[in-house]
Amino acid sequence: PAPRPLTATHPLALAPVSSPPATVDGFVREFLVNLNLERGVALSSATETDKYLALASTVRDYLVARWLEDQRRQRADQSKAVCYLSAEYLLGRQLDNNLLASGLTDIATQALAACGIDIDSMRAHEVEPGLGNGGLGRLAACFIDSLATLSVPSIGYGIRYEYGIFRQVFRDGQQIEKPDAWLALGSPWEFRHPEAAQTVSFAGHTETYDDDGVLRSRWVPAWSVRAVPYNYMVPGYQNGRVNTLRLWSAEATKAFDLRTFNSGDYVEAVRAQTFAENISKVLYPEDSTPQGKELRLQQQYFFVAASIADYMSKVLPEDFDLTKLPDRVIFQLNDTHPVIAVPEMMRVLVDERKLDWDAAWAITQKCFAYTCHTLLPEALEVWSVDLLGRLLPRHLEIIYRINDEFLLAVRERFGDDERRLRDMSIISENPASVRMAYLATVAGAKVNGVAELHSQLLREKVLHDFDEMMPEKFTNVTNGVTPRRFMRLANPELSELITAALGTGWLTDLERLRELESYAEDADFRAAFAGVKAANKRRLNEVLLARDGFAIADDHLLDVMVKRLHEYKRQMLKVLHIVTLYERVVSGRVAASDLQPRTFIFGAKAAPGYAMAKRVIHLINAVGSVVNSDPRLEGRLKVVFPPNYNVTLAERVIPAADLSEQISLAGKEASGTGNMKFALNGALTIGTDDGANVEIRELVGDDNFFLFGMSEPEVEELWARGYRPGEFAQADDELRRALDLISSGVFSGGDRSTFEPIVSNLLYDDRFMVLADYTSYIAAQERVDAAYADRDAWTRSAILNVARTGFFSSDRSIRDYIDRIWHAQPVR
Ligand code: GPV
Repeated sequence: PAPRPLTATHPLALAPVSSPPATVDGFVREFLVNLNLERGVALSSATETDKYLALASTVRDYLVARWLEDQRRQRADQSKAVCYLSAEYLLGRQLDNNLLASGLTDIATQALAACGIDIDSMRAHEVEPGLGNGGLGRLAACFIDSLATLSVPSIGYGIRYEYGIFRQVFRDGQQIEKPDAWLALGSPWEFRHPEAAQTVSFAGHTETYDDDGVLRSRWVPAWSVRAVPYNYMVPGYQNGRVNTLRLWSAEATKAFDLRTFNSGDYVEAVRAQTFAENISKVLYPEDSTPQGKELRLQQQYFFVAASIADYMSKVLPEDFDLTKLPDRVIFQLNDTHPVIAVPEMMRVLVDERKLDWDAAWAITQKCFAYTCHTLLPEALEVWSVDLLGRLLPRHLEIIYRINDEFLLAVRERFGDDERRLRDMSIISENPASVRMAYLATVAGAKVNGVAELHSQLLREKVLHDFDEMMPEKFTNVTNGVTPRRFMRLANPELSELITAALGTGWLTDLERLRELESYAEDADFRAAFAGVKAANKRRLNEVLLARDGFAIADDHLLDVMVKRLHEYKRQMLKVLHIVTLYERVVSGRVAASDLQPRTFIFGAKAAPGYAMAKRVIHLINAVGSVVNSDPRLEGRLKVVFPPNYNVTLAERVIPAADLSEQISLAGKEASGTGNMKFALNGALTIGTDDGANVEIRELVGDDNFFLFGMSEPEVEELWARGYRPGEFAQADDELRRALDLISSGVFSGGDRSTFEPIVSNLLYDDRFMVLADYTSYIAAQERVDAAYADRDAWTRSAILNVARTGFFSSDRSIRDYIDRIWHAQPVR
């Protein structure tokens, strides 16, 4: 008899999988099946890579059933979903997180041991997907974790870059960028879905046509590419929920191929394919300073158009009444990178779905919300009208119409106030360009900043006119970080100590850390806490020794500054501190034996085209090699700069830190999220009143935070008075000595020209007022040394930092987004 066809009503099609048994034996069996059937190898001959890939597949197998069920429900349910649109997701390694979320860590550990495999070697084998630059991309990764943990129906949409953030190596102390071939091992966490591909078009022209008596516009594009989705599972923390992260990869369209092949131009066809694939080839490595490059605009439109098409055709039910769209979905715009989604939605609604303009605009305005992550003018994206019109002619027309109607409303409200009209226009002149932040503000239902101070300054400065016109749009959601990755996984010993004190439950209810306050008064608890810190320093040394061949001394205060290299973040202030300590000793003014032993750790990548940032990296390495080898310091100061700071390294460095450096010029760091990770892991902060530092200090208290520097109003006042950095150098003898020492060439083998541009920039320009805050910074560092001398009191402060910063869980951020912006509800 002929075999029965597997139809949609077949029992297996209805209930496609069940999870393997959650037992050690069940895990072993599944692992071996994957090793044998997927990798085609026997355990005895399997390589590390084979074992890692089979292990990843095994963990995946346990999550798939829940995932399929959640996808089915998302289509069937009426509940509102969140589509998070982000050009970056800085995910970090997946294995450990997925084991933790699925509750399989112990079972997997034992199962692998039974196969003769140390699971730590599997953890170490994974290459992290670095599909982001820094804070913004890591925030997106924390948010999708919290969305899943809170059971919010949501999809993360982004780009599957073939090359993520570059791998940094140092040659002679200078940064060299190497390609990040993160896919080389294979990519066991993703599912490619060619059948769900979308076509994304570019360029060409627009035309109007008569559609049964209605005059309509349409876009006649010149070329298109295929957007192929790769789905990743995003498991909630031990709650059975599995959300989706859908990353798009660009491929050549079939039609394009065929046409060119038929014309006989084989070489041209292959070239066209490469051209298409270029779109998702590489992540732009600029953090907070976008370059207006055509490929970048292509990337942005590529992923946004694919995501909207995917949502409208695959996630929404057929025949959905589009006027109800705002009840079903909110698209959250992670900075301006995805803002081209606004005219794209209008194009889909007006040109394709044939809604009239006003109806479409009413829908669009309720379906988008915009998060701004900066105040720096150079970080606000603008696209030249010329480029945008060439690449997306229909979108430019739509933007013009949005702007025309918006300016009419401004005129209606404020009269012929030309200043206001010029300053609020989405299109700016000379050169004609589109201000994406303004477009997002006009279109979005809500606009949020990422910390209290930032949101306030956004309203007062960058978007002041908009705030006057529509104050109800503006709100704040202070950033947060996921405690699963940055406490439970990164700091297992602290997590155990907390669980021993508080019981379980705090990982998903981080305010419960408050209960640790009373333990800060308990000497045994303090000793245990200090023991955890010491153990974390040893854990850090394991990786430093393995990857870089050096280790840190365990009696040193560990002083850490890890973040992108940017002038506004002021790594130079930290360098001046180190040089000052060094100069005090070599000039004989301070005995080495009087120094508090300290190790300074830096981690920072510079954008490849950012010359000043790269020079600072060179200087840090140069200062390090002199300081580290000068016997006059008696080993009391060490500067270490492990290359290629990434999420994986952050997970080791942060739990080991004693002191967290958050020293940006007040008013420049929108929030910071590293600052939260350090506090939650029991480091004390030395910081300015900037970004979320303000909220950290309010929560932990002045006694447990080293504040220094000008406040934001003081910065403004100094600018207005006229800032002359040279005067600050004149006024502080030690500052002058430190600058002179750098100029003298002692850190550059006698060559005075190497670091001269840094020193003259500080003396004659100093946009970020390093010299103005130097004296206050050095004084604060002296308070740090004094405080660290009483180690037990320090530990008490560290415990209070942990106890009082539960607010910074990204679960709380997501709840704020739900309450203030999305009005979506967790399901179940
Ligand atoms: I705009 N941020 C970033 O990482 N990249 C960017 O291009 C821009 C902002 C950062 C901010 O600098 C941080 O202060 C903030 O904590 C982070 O975004 C997340 O909001």
